[in-house]
Amino acid sequence: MSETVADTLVGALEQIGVKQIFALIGDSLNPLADAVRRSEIEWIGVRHEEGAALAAAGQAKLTGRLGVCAGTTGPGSTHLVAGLYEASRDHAPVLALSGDMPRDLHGTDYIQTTAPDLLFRDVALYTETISSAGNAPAVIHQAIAAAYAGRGVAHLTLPQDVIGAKAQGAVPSVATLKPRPQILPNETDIADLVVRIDRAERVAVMCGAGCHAAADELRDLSDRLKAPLIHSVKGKDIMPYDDPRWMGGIGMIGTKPVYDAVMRCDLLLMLGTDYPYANFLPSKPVVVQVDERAEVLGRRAPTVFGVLASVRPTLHALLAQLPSKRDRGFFDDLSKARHKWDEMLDRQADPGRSKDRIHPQAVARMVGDLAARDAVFVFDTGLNTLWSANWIRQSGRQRIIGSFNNAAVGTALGQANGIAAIDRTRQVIALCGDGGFNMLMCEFMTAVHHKLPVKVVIYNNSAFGLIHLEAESIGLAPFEKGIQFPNPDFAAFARACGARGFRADRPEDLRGAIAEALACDGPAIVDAVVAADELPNLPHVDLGQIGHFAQAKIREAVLAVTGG
Ligand SMILES: Cc1ncc(C[n+]2csc(CCOP(=O)(O)OP(=O)(O)O)c2C)c(N)n1
Repeated sequence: MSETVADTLVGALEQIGVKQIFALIGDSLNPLADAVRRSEIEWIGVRHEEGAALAAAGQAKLTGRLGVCAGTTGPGSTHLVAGLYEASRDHAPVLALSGDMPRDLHGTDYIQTTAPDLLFRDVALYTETISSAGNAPAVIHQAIAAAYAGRGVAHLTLPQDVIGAKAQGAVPSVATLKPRPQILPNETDIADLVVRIDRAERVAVMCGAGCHAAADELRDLSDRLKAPLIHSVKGKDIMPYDDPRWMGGIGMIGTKPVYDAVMRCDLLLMLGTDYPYANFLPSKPVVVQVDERAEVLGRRAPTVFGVLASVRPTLHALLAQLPSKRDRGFFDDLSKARHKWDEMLDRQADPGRSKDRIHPQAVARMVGDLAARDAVFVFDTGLNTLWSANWIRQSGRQRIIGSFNNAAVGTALGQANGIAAIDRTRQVIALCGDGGFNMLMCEFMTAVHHKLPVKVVIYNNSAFGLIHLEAESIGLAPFEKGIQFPNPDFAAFARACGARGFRADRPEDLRGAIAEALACDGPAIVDAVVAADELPNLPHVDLGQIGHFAQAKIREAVLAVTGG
């Protein structure tokens, strides 16, 4: 059989090191699937196309390398779109392939018609139809180049007749298709930075995702300046929880002592972070920012100086020149306050805190402490994000992935599947709310089918917990129909899928359920039934909201008494 355009595409993906394609097969994707079948690439058939996009995004977020997903004509493509926002919002390179009907049916309102280039326009940096065998090599090259260059989604539409047609040449210049290199700082910027830092008395260093692989330099910087290191949630995994310099997060995923320190410092060095919540950042002009993305410099807080460069080479250059500071007062104050905060977190996470109820903090703490030291945690969105992110004590080698920019519910399991496929021997744990798990629970079957040993921990509160809290904070009466829901028995569901399932209803069940799930081979679910009325710590609470919250609590009590 002669080579098809699909072979051209698959050949290029093989050459750049793509190991899997996550997809749901169908009509126009058949030639693609056939080419994959004959290649070294693994076809991972999902149960819902959103799961394919999430898996590709999870891989790309963890590795910075191209993730690939595919959905077929019309509805197969529309399902793909939602999951692709994970890659676009978190700046991860993904190639999305969507099938399309043969070209001679275009414009005839044929079954499953969509306008794919319009459909993917918002989520993709580049979207194009492979319109002929002749233009395929150049367009495939351009798409992959765009995904790497812009660190986002590139999309190709594959009309059925074109993708199955005889190939006309291979993709050119494959050697150029690779992740962006680091950007070096220029000398004048470093000199300026050195002066500013030297002049400041209380320096705090805020670390975001751009600080990955710079842990050693951050330690040196902190020691040299006696400066506390704080982090956004995307930077949490960079250093071990118990490193004395790693003081904690900011905002709702963070601590009051860190918030206070940020407000007290006279220089906040923001490194590789585009932390969006301006109300947790200083309003006085004390920010100096380093980032390799020009567009993020200065956009969240009053910034007096910006350096367009990657964090690691900037720290190297800085450390070659930066004088030491002697005064440890600022660091020590925060350190003391941090220990007190930690004691509070420990008390809240104590599984023996209540006899008959499991507190969600205990679930997060237990999972974090029992996980493999190099595990990957994938957080879902909701109250559960706060439990996972505030109570897991990361090892420094563990990684944390989430939907931190897209903030989408139902995204953890799909991303976990993609990450597990990279290395089936590495422990991958998806931590989900019950609402989030319900959304895409079919993807658990993808894990079983493709032997992806993902462990799912469900904080089961029979509610969209965060929405309940949101409604209360604006003074709304509880809307049970909208917020609460019944759940299936998730442990029984796991077993029905051919996997292991564990349920913890009572505090004494928790440790065993989590330990057994983590130790078993293959995918597993822990259904942890947690207290639904647990409140997160609010490091920086708006007093007005406390008022609303109190009103809502009173209204709830009245309704309970009157049976309303
Ligand atoms: C796809 C999507 N739909 C809706 C929302 C709005 N939303 C934010 S948090 C949340 C509740 C999530 O509930 P659950 O998964 O049970 O987690 P919990 O808050 O109870 O921990 C919802 C519906 C969203 N962010 N994403």
